[in-house]
Amino acid sequence: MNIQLLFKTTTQINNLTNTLFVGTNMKFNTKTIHGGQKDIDPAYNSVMPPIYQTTTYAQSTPGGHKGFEYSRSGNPTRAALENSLAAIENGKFGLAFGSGLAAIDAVIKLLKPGDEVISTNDLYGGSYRLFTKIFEGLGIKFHFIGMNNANNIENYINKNTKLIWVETPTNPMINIIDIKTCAFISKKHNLLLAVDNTFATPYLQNPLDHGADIVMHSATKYLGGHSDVVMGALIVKDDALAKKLYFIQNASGAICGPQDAFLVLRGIKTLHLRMQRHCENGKAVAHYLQNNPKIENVYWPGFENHPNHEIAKEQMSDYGGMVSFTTIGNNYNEAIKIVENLKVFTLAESLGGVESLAGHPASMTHASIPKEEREKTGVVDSLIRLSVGIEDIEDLIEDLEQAIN
Ligand code: P1T
Repeated sequence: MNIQLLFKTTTQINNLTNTLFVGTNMKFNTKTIHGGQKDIDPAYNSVMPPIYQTTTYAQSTPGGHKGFEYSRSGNPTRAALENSLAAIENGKFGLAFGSGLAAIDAVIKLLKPGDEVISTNDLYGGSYRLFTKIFEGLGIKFHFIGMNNANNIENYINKNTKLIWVETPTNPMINIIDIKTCAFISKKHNLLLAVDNTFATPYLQNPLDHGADIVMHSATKYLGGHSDVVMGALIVKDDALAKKLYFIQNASGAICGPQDAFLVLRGIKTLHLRMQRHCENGKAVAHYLQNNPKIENVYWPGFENHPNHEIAKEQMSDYGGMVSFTTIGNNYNEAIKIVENLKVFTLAESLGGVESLAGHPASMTHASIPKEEREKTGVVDSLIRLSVGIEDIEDLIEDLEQAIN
């Protein structure tokens, strides 16, 4: 192996050893602020890590440096964020990427042509596009299946299967997948289990604690929390797996910049406060919609009649801020009118910021999934997805009321 890459891994592990004492025994709210952090600014004791806006680091002799040599391989601001990510997900190693899709791309690059992946059939349209339009062309086969009963996964396992890809809650149908059952199956068949934890965040669930091997985030969403950064993250516990992913991160180079690392690190410090309010407002919005006679279905895992409510209750500490719904009659134009009429909710792609957003998955986030495929999972023409923000709930309900009625 290339010496620089070996060194890179050693550096990461050394950094980690220095920081692991900060975070291991903390409770979650303390971890969001201090987890994985140490005094990284010996120069001035700044409380927040400086933004090390540098590509390279002076060496006294070849290899004579202070742990960082080139910012694709490692950057102190990014390392501070990566250690925070590891701490809040109860992992050992965090890796930050230029986007959520770049993080997923790194996971699939663990595979080789002929390998097979079993993925949930209800997932972010961009993940589906990456799998089918990029990696299927490179010889990796994907099975998109319903995972409401996670035991269904076993029906698709063969000698080529290497990875199970799970999103829970799913985007946009807010289905819940039983991570423990997935982990049981993946271990039984010696597979990797990766969980996209974007919708739940580590505030609500820690997939590694349930037996997952890899946690993935679109940090663009709740981790950043302010709709001002595009970023992705991976968190793992296993040293050998971390080494492979660090190799891919460095070799493929889809890293994030230090400014963005700083912003997400700052966002994480209020994750617990924001999530608490997202959950409260999400619950109120879900109940309002459920009682509105113009609404047909409301998808929110806190309802007792949600198909996997019991699993949500067990693996999540609350139900999150994402709510999807359909109108009676499943009329495309009516759904478009509703999202156009909203005033406090902004009609936009993305989710997880402090502000409330509304989206029309069939024509926006999930347009890359063929109509027959998306309708099988419930992404029908009248489906509207809400990312319920942290504004005053009365204003959000009033806005929905005027737009729907
Ligand atoms: O946009 P990016 O940071 O590359 O993350 C991709 C991604 C991955 N996983 C999930 C569950 C996601 O929701 C996303 C991005 N989603 C949107 C942009 C959206 O509006 O749904």
